[in-house]
Amino acid sequence: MNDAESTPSKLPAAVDALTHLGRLSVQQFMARYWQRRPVLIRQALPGFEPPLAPRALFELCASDEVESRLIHHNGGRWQLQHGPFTRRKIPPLQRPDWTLLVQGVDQHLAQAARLVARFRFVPDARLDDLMVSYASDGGGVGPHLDGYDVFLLQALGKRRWRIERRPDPTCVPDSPIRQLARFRADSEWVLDPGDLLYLPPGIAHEGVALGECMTCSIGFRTPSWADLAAIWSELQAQRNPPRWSPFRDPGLMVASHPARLPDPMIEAARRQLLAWRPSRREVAMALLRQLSEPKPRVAFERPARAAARASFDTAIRRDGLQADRRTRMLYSREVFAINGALMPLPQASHRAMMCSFADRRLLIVPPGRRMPEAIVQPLYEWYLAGWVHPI
Ligand SMILES: [Mn+2]
Repeated sequence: MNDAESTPSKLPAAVDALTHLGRLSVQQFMARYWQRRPVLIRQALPGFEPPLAPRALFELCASDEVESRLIHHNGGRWQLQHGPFTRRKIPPLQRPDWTLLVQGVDQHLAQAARLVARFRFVPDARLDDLMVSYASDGGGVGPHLDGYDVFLLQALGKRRWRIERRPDPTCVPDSPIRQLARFRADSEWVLDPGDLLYLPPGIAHEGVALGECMTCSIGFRTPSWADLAAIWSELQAQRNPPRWSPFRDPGLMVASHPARLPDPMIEAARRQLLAWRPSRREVAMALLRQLSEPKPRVAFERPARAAARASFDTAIRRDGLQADRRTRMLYSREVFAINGALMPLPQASHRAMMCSFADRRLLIVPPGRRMPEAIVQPLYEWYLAGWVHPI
């Protein structure tokens, strides 16, 4: 959005995931804390620098492609506004008790995408996005609960976090934001830039800015079973030829209660649903589609002057290809997924190439290696869609 970020909307190189959070190895972190208990890690990312300045955050939330919220409080009264916000809609920085929350910053700024990539010691299927919050002195969103894991990384200034491990989930009635009615903290810390607080789901927390403050929230997600069931049945419906035979009812009895749903129809439907027991591969495909779907506001930029297929081939053979920072790629044993599109990979050599592309987000063709048409053609289509870029 600013000058440095204008054209290349991509990661310049594969970013290495963190091996340690402070002195804790990521293996120790996952075994002891992930989904289990909160932990505060002082100076978790050595040499950490904020991925953007407050000014860049204010510029970002002026765009209607960016999801943002502004929250003020005044005594016990809380106010919520939704973005976009022009610079004039943002309160003076000296005024206390407000905060600006900007969602999906990693989709808009390469620097922010690089920060999230450092947390890829957690699988991409679980990573959600980077929310950045700016707050004036006293600003915050009040005590609340989230359904997801989060890393709260202090970026600028100080924030006091208070948490309650076994909260009463009752919410304040008629509040514009979800807040807990009876929050009684059992721990409290003041975080400095580079400090990190990890919270598993269900831990009540409240963060209050001590002076000007900016915090990065690296958020996670879990598959929604309801969405998964919908995607799975959609995949069933798309199968060609269909996997079921049409409903038939020879011997149907004369209806004495015409409005009554016939019992044999219920039985037939039940048998059909039970016969649909999903295979492992079908479940994997539904999950891949669900979890590789881009976030709702994501818009990819198609190349302004697209290269012809032949020069695209030469370019990727010479320099390789990288994923757009908004592109989501996942794979399972035999299926590759990119931004909700599924691509079966029956051949081991193709599979190895595409899996390495998804893991590194970078596709480098070894010299002398032939790129199979079954891969180049979809790569070219993804290039035209703005999902991948020649380096
Ligand atoms: Mn929260």
